[in-house]
Amino acid sequence: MRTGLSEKTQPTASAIDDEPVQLLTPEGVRTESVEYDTWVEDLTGDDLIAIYQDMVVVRRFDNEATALQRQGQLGLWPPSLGQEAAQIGSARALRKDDFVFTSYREHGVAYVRGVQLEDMTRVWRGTANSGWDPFTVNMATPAVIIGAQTLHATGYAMGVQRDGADSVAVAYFGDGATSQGDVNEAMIFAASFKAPVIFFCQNNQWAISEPVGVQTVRPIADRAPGFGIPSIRVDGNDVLAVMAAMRVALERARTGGGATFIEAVTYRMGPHTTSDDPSRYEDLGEREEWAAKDPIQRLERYLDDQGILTDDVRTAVKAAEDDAAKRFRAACIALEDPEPMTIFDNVYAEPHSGLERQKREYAAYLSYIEGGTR
Ligand SMILES: Cc1ncc(C[n+]2csc(CCOP(=O)(O)OP(=O)(O)O)c2C)c(N)n1
Ligand SMILES: [Mg+2]
Repeated sequence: MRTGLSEKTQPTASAIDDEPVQLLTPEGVRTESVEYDTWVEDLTGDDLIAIYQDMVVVRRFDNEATALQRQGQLGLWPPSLGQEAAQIGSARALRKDDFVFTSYREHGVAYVRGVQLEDMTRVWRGTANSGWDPFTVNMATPAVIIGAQTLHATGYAMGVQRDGADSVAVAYFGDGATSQGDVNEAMIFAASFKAPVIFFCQNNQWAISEPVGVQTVRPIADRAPGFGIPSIRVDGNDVLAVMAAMRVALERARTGGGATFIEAVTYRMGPHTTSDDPSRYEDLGEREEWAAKDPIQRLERYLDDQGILTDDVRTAVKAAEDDAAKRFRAACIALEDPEPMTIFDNVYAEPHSGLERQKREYAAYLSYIEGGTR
């Protein structure tokens, strides 16, 4: 019994509209939005097919990667299953000269940026410390330290600003990351310096086994305005809405309006990584509810309804996904084990006594196991 508390009604906190922006319902019906329709009105049937194909291809090679891990060919894989619309819709809105900083699950973003499938596999197979040259695709390699990349993106954006360019930095991170100090510090800098950066949060409802409810009691998008950053809460399984939101944010950043925070509300339809067993903590009913909001299925329904998804298109998309899966598998299996001692290369630019000691110890260990005797 709570006694001694005032009976007066507490004022509710002022908040953004909780209802995410949506342009396509889960049934694939196009809804009207006075604010956002104009941001995607230029998309042609061919554009929509290309977006659809990207989503299908990414889902396919992502599933292939999970299979490769189960077969012992990859050490680990963090699936992006279910998050294709959030990733493809946002990445396809970018220009080549924008720069992207992601965490580890953004295979769809990497694909759209032009990262080669082979380069996506090497870190997860454990054959290299890093997958690709960030400057060929304007995308940094994945950051596993939760939230750290939001600082990198903000710093990069402040550099762009000083160069007088109109390119934009984008930080991708998860719902769990929003509880990290780094993300909050990044937002303070971004707001104070009006940096051309976009904070793109994929709220997939989970941070490993922690549900989003323990990260925040308000919608995540509601936090950013407290830092002075406008935010948009968007249906992350609606590729059109995501693209529209991203275009709004890009335009603001390019024209001196500073940062935007986008919360893409989606769902992680697989385990956190292949090392995780979500059946220990996840409510299967909830997963089923989200399966009905699948991002690929809803676009497919819309395209079908529009008469765009012809048999020829279906055949071409199927061929593209089969090809991607085949190439992904072949590229992964073809990666050779590196010489063990190369693990020490590129750690420091200059000699380092601590590293030299570790190198000597590891060399001794290798000769011990190779010799088979002590
Ligand atoms: C600084 C830091 N703390 C903890 C971890 C361990 N960790 C790895 S993934 C993860 C959950 C992240 O959840 P979220 O930000 O929602 O991203 P998601 O995995 O759902 O894409 C945690 C806590 C880490 N990698 N880095
Ligand atoms: Mg998450």
